[in-house]
Amino acid sequence: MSGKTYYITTPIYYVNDVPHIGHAYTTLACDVMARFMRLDGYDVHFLTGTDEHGQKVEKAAAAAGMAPQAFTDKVSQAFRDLIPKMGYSPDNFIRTTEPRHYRACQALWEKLVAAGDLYLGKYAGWYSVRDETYFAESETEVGPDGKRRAISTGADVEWVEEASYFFRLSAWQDRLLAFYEQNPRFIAPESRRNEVISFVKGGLQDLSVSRTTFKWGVPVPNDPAHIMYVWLDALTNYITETGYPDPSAPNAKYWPADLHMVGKDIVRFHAVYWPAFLMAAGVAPPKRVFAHGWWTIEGQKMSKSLGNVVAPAALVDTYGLDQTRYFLLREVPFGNDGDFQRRAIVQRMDSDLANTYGNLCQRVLSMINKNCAAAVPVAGPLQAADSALLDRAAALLPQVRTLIGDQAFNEALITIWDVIGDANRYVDAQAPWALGKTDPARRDTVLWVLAEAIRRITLLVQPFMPTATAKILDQLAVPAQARSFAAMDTALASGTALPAPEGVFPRFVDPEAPAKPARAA
Ligand code: ME8
Repeated sequence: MSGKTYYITTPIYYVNDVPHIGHAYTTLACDVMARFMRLDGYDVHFLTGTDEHGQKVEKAAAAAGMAPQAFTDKVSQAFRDLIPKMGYSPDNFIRTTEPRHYRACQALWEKLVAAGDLYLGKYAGWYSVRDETYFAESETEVGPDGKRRAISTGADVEWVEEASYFFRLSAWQDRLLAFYEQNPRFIAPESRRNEVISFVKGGLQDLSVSRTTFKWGVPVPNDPAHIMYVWLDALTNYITETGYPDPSAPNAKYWPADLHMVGKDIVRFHAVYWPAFLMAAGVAPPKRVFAHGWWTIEGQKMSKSLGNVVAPAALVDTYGLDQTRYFLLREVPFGNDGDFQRRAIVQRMDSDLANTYGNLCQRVLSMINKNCAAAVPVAGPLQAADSALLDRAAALLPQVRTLIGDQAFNEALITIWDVIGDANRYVDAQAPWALGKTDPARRDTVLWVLAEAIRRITLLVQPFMPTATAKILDQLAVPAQARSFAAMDTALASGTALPAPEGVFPRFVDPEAPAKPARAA
């Protein structure tokens, strides 16, 4: 393993409810990053987990008639069950109720006290339990139901008045702005970066970081009447995992994190509060925060009351694992909002997967099976069209590496599919089935070129569709140790025996569609 580390995190999800497609999306994006970086030779650490404290979770537990710990054990399991279902490959799953996390939170707190960045005061203001966020009065309005709510999120707010520790966030404005300036890649996409910078330029208030009116959280050291604000607790999970405060912990080498992946709703916590807490405690801030957009469902906001919440497991059951993964990252430019439509997923399954990529693999592999004694064909001298296709396939790795580095997942897929399109056009133009009669050696060369292009393409598709690509690479007899990008230039060896080909991307068959009427005679 090389010394290059890559630490990537998902948000830790609240256990007030079971996972939906939005949660699955964030973790999927991280999974693709993690798999790509592993294949590219990095020592990757990929962390996900659950955020188990706070008033929102406490209330959800009470509503379920359960003790908070028993409730969080149950709901947290639903997030762990999603890991095999969605094909995620995390290195660890963290829970904020673990003792190691209490230690890290309390150590961070003590550092903030020692730095003079915490003071005791009194909070009087609005609080949204759903968002676990404080709001200034100007950020709220009275809704049609007469209740006060947060303008940005629509969540009800309640008046809170209690003793509280404050973090001197107001003192960090200039240092945060300087940090953004010196680290132009810290917040992405650009629109979010601009949003954060203008928020910070607008002036920062000190932040209430402890609560005294409920109990479900990490106690403040030396003042256990206070429990830590759930966001200070939650953000700390990222360094709990690296063994904080122990600099010689085995995972310490992973800090600072290379990427915190988050939804656009929580960018402020990650890009403003978190680097301020860390800098105040003398810990390096993370390198990058990417805030992706939100999914709506068939044009509507996803909500329990509308009954349109999409469960990721149901998608996998209906459309398939690789198909679901492909669709979510192909359909929408990463960073933008997207609308989930069943029609669109079926369309992508049929056109991009079955008809384009699947068809390429299927026809090439079955021609090889039939005509080349089920072995990698022998390549003769290459013609210009052969080299053109191989060159385009070889150019993909650096192109895709750059796009993945920018989290431009859909562009990466478009770039790869352009070459799949070229390969399909090359099959049509070369017509290897016809060459069989006139020039079998040339036919074999054409089939070798195609198999080699499929190998390069498939190596790159692995992070997105791990199951289907493993089958395709098996059909090309690519050994397990030759599937990383270090082996990108190790061409298929002529004469290697190949197993019988089978299709990996079926067209979508709607189980509810009426049977087709028999054709009239
Ligand atoms: O915010 N579309 O947890 P959470 C896309 N515990 N993504 C969505 C989405 C949608 N419709 N809905 C949710 C929390 N998400 C905190 C995080 S981190 C230290 C603490 C995704 O359970 C998106 O990534 O409310 C969002 O940021 C996350 O789920 C919020 O999950």
